[in-house]
Amino acid sequence: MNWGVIATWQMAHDGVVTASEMLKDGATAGDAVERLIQTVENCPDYQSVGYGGLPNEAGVLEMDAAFMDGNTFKIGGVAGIQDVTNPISVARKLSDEQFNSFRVGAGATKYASLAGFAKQNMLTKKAHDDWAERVKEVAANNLSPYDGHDTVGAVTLDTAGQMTVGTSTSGLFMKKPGRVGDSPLSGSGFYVDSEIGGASATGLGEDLMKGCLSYEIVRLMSTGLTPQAACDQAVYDFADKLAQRYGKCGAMSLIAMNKNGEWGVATNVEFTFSVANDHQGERVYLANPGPEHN
Ligand code: SD4
Repeated sequence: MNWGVIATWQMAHDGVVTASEMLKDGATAGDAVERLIQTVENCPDYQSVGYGGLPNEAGVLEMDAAFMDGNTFKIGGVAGIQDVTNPISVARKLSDEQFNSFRVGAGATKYASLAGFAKQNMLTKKAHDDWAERVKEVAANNLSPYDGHDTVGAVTLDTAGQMTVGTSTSGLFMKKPGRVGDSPLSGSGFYVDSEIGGASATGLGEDLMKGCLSYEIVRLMSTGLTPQAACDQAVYDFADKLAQRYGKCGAMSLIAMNKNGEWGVATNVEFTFSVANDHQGERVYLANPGPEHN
């Protein structure tokens, strides 16, 4: 049976290698996606996910994450969670709940602690110092405080044909307290159906939410489109529509994999991603913006 994994950004490469080994050995898609995302969350060098992530405007690190099982459609999500090592694992645990499976802010943090997840200050000295520097720059130069930020999103396919998707992010650097992006939201930041495929997003959450692009890609794959054709159609059509009707369009990069392990990517900014499947091996690629969006 086929297996496969695709994830946003080069930072996911080590996690993709680990997930590939696990999938080859018969691990479930859920275990592989959780481990992949934990690998990114645990690395202090990535300033956009988990430990070492950059804080919000008030200097507080608020994290968003989600987990979805493509067989059962179980979804768990957290938004604005603080002081927990692996938001993806909290999201996965929440996916077992029929009710209250998407928790925000203090409720999410409290759930994690009651469920036995270790409490950890996730704000590193470096992230704090970068924040303090940015606050000064913004005030001195009257800049827009927001900065590009990279979310890890991953789709996995296991040898039993099950697919899952997971996301994790500290959101936009200098976001307002309580701001939530697309990453923990079903349909926007992620979606998966094991009978079709899965997709995940990174970019400007406020704009990604307007198009529910992860769901749209899965829907297009269900009509017979390849993952690449589905990504192209969903992302570039919506980017055009948004530019026409809203007047602008932020960064949007989407990845997808179908139930056969075939994959696709579309982006309107320069973007890297990591992918592996049983016939192509594992690689990191650079994707350039689609032709009309340079
Ligand atoms: C958000 N989509 O919070 C995330 C940030 C991101 O590349 O992925 N930036 O809006």
